[in-house]
Amino acid sequence: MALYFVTGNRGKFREVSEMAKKYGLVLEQSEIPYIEIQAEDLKEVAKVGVQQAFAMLKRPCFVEDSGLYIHSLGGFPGPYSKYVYLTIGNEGILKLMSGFSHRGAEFRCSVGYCEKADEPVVFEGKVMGRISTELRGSGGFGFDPIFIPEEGDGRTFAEMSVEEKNALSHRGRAIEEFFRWYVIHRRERSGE
Ligand code: ITT
Repeated sequence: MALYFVTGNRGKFREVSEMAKKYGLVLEQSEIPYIEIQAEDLKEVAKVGVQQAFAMLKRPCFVEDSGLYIHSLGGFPGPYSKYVYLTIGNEGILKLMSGFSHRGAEFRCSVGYCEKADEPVVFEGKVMGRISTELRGSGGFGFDPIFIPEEGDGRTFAEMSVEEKNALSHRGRAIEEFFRWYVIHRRERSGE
């Protein structure tokens, strides 16, 4: 049975589909318009979101919520990442950061999975890094051209292949945990 990833973001779907191959999972994208709550805690956003998505789709599904947290800006834009990306964008972030010598930042991600109306299961991932001083690269999406992961080689996420980004990213980490759990869970559920 297909597993549904409910997201309107093609970039996310591309990255997660690449990881699904390794686990022999077939993913379907659903763009069912569930309402994302505005909350400080990404875990809560994913949990409430997937419950709503499941109520509409009535199939096992997961959602994923991410945010960029810039340390010298007190964690901004965090839960407001989408709004900030759509309004001031990467150029705006670079302007906000001019004059800051400390450019540390992190991406956080929460994945919520639901297959019954009870409590969803949530997985989390994060990656530490810094904000670049200029836009670099044409891959990825969103804030990728301005985010340099700490464990990388100095390239931004937008300068990496999907596989390279997945190996280091917040989403890659949360999804890896989710898929590992899901494969075992599915086997137990079907009594294999
Ligand atoms: P959904 O339909 O899955 O909710 P979305 O685009 O609304 O997709 P989020 O709210 O989770 O995604 O993401 C908040 C913002 O952070 C959004 O503008 C994304 O472009 C950006 N973002 C999320 N993950 C990212 C990543 O891996 N690299 C760069 N930017 C990212």
